Amino acid sequence: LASLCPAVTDPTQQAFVTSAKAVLDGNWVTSMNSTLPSPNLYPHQWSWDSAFIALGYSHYDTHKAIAETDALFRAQWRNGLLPHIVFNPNADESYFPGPAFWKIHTSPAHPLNSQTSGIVQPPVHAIASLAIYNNAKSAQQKKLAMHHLQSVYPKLVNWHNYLYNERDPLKENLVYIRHMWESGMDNSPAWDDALNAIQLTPDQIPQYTRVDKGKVGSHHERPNSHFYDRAVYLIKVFYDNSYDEQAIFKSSPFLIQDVLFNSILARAGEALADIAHILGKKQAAVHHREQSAKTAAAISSKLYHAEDGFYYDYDMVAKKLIRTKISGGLVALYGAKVDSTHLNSIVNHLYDPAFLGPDLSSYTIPSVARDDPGYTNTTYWKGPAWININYLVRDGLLRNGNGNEDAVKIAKFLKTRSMSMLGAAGFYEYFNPISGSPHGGHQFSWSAALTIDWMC
Ligand code: 2M8
Repeated sequence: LASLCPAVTDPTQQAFVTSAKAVLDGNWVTSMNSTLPSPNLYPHQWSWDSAFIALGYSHYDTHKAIAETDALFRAQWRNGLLPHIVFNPNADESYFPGPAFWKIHTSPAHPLNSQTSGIVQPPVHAIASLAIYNNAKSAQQKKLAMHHLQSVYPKLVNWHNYLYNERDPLKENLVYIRHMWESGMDNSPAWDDALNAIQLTPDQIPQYTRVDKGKVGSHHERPNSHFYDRAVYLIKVFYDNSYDEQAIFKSSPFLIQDVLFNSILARAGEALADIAHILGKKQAAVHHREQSAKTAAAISSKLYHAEDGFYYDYDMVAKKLIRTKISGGLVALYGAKVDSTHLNSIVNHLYDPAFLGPDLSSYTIPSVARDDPGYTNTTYWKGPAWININYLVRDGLLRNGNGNEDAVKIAKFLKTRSMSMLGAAGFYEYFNPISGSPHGGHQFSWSAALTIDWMC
């Protein structure tokens, strides 16, 4: 175990990083070899949470970072699908939808030794595995990390191949999500039209009982039943089609090419290329880099709306861009390498009062523009600020912001503000973007893990 964050010497900052580590320690479940997103709300392993968590561990505990990643990939489906939840067999009843609801045995590709969901989440994993290697300090840690790259590389390739082969039927280099939970931004207003278009009679909705509502400050902070009815209905569409992607593509009423998901995929493709390079697989590295560049280019061509100067999701069922400004659109910068016009338009949006305001006076980035009719201060992905979004947008601004003083200034602001907000409020799940007040689950792992990644 490396000493935690040798670069941080200020005692107050050291205490802050130590408290972030305590959150991860508290959420570690030895029997699963993985970390819960939050002890009160999420009793299983979540896919993109795990990748963010591994980024945090990579700075001081290579072993745990690898264990976390391995636990997730042990549950990978035989067709490459990396499930969004790996269920903890000791916590069956405490989360809905639990393992039985997904009926994953209807798929010939389901994993044999794990209970999982049947959907995915944004593919941050190659980025985390590369960080495990890059952040390993001692010779012994580097050796462990090298073994990790060797063993995880083919699994990462299967994961990305699954996305490109199964989720991009029109060969546009953009993959689709087929459930709101796949976006990671569950009840974003961006899905409202698509969800309202799903007309259901009561007998079409599988019977279900939620268990989340009593676990947060106010149940209004969680998604409503209109959302959950459609969330469970879509799961039925999947198992009724035996999780066959071609059949799902033909019959699913929810198919969306999401900016955040594809942007992370593009960036993860670069990480995969770097991993292949480290492993001496030169040809493969070239292939991964080309694939990543194609996705990045497709984001900028198909998902950018020139008049609005914003990146939007594309609804493949309604066949149109969803012109709702969500913070996921700003994450385009994380994966795509954008030209100065596109960068300036994103910087202008960040300076708009609907996001941060001209003097960066808003507390932090709302998940939905504040002038959107679907915006609220405290309801989950309908307005509140999230640390992972601040993290991804900041990184995207720095990556594209060469020579653009405003981009660098906003990037700096996002880190300072995120750290002061977490310092004042604690490692919560999400925050009121105007006041910084904390909401949702407490001791939230990715808020802690990304703090460690930022500080160390
Ligand atoms: C939230 O999503 C889950 C469903 O996957 C839920 O609402 O029950 C989202 O914030 C998602 O991005 C996150 O991965 C998950 C666990 O933190 O919680």
